[in-house]
Amino acid sequence: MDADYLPFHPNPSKPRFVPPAGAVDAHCHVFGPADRFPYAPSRKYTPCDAPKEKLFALRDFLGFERNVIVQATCHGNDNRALVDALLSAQGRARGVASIDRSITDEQLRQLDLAGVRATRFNFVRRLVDFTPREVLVEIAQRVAPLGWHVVVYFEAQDLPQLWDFFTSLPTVVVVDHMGRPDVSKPADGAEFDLFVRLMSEHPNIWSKVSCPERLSVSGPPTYDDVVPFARRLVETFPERVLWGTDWPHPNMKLHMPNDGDLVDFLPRIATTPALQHSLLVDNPLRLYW
Ligand code: 0GY
Repeated sequence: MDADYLPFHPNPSKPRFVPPAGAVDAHCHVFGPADRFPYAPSRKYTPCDAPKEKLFALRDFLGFERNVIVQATCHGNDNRALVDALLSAQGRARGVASIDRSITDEQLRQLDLAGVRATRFNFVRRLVDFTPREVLVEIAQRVAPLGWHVVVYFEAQDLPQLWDFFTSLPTVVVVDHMGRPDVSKPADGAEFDLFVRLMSEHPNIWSKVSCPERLSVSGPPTYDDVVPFARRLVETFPERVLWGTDWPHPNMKLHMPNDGDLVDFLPRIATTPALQHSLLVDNPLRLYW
């Protein structure tokens, strides 16, 4: 583990908000354990182990029924820890894998059988090296026939230059963490308007309204400054939003969130039972199950 890497919260509080039956934590990770599933040589950070047993215990404690487990960059394109967790979850988890162009059709089929339903393209420079666009297009074309989608992770200032690429993808495109807006700017200002326009003009684009702990300047436990951004997306696109804890919260340098606080953020961004049901149950089930 890196010297400045914060381990996940050892003892989250029980949330006051009770998720609806069937709720899905649609963005979380498993890391290692490294002696069984070593981290990638190309990784930009070394996390603390966050094995599947801990994830499943947290799922139950917080009141969720299912997980969507996202391959994180510290495991590179080696999806073994992800697949192992999916197979252990007995239908209660789906996966987002990282793959490269050398993957065979048989390997893709095995990932699909294990429960993978998407691949992830990461554009955050501190996390990955650059991959040429034509390679990503080729990968998207390979996964489209399986009914998979593409998850993209980028920062708001890069949206203008990524716009044409995202809007040319042949699948559903799910954006991680609202495209990482700068929440010191207004939620109805030019930067976030651009993201809302992306979703308005392209009905195949979805967003995760997750990670207040990464985006907030005002900070824990209530992350007030992120509320208007997430709420705007939930209310404008109630059928194309997803939410996840992001456990075990890699690369949080200043504070480690209490996962109970993150669940208590939910009724402030999805303010009616109908919006909560779409966000936590209907949307993830439609996309992943
Ligand atoms: C997240 C965010 C981060 C890391 C990764 O794949 C990753 O390593 O996504 C981050 O550092 O912002 O969603 O887990």
